[in-house]
Amino acid sequence: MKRQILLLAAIFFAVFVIGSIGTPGEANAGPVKLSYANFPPPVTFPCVQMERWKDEVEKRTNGKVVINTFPGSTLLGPKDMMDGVIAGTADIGNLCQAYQPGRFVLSNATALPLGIPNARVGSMVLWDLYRKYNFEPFNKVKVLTMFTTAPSNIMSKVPIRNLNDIQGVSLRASGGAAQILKVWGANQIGMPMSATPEALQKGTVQGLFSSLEVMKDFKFAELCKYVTMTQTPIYPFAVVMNMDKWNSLPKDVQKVMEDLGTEQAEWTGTYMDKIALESIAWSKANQGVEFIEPSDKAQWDKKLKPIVDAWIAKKEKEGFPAKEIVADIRALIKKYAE
Ligand code: 3IO
Repeated sequence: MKRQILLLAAIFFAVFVIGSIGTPGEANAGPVKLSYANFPPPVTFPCVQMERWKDEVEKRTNGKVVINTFPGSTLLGPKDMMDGVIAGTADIGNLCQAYQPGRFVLSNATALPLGIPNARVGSMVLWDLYRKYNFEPFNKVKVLTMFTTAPSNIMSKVPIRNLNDIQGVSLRASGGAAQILKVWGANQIGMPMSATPEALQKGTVQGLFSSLEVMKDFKFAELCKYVTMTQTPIYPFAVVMNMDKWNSLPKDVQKVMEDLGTEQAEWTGTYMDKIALESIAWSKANQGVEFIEPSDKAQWDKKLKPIVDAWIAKKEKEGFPAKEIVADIRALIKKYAE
């Protein structure tokens, strides 16, 4: 028995250790190594989808590719993800497009209050839209996939039961969600999700406006005992790769990644919808969180009405095909919501 174990150990040593040293000067020795940067902590959905993508790529390329993941802004932070990938600081990066709405103008149209019902539909809509338009801000990178969060709701330390209650309350949001908070009368404060735990702890903000899985994943339910249900808008994300690195990959590896694009968008949307529901149940049962339907819902909706048309008018004036994009988003929502 002991001898068999020693023999096995010797074989493993020969195969993995000696095999990985390789011959000096030999080309193509060992797998292609890729770094993948992400900004929030490992338990959150952007990192869960990152690990899923890593596992699938490693499996489908039969060990030809090894991906090292860097969650929690250990390699690149939320706002330098795009430029860091372009510069090659990381080979791959996951970014929230809502953190730079002036940069990713047209893809952020998905964060208008257009009634995207869930993250699966949102993700398919955003990914289709990207493949149709190949938005210019992504021209310097290879886009691997895109997806969205579930629709946003207000999580707060104080109860917000009507429009009166939200006036002047400091709430954190970014991009399209930030614009919505403003028209409802909140004191909107912009910062990435990864900065929000500290802001809530310190009392810089009284709550946030985002998808509800964060109540559980960031333990926000321990501080925010109230959720006001608004069910709009989503936050759009993108996963991008350094273009030179992409071009250096073997064709069969590129194909594996190309084939994963749509699947990853749908997987992430479906996963997000599931954990958002789980988080609601957990917040109610374990944290005593109260879920509120605004008593004056029609008034909230009325305030949203001008946002889309105002955005179209402003962006058309700046030379963007904003009207066409919004029409496409509406049609794609219809297509995928069925
Ligand atoms: C988000 C970002 C990082 C980790 C979990 C998250 N859930 C929802 C978001 C959306 C977002 O980027 C934000 O800032 O609300």
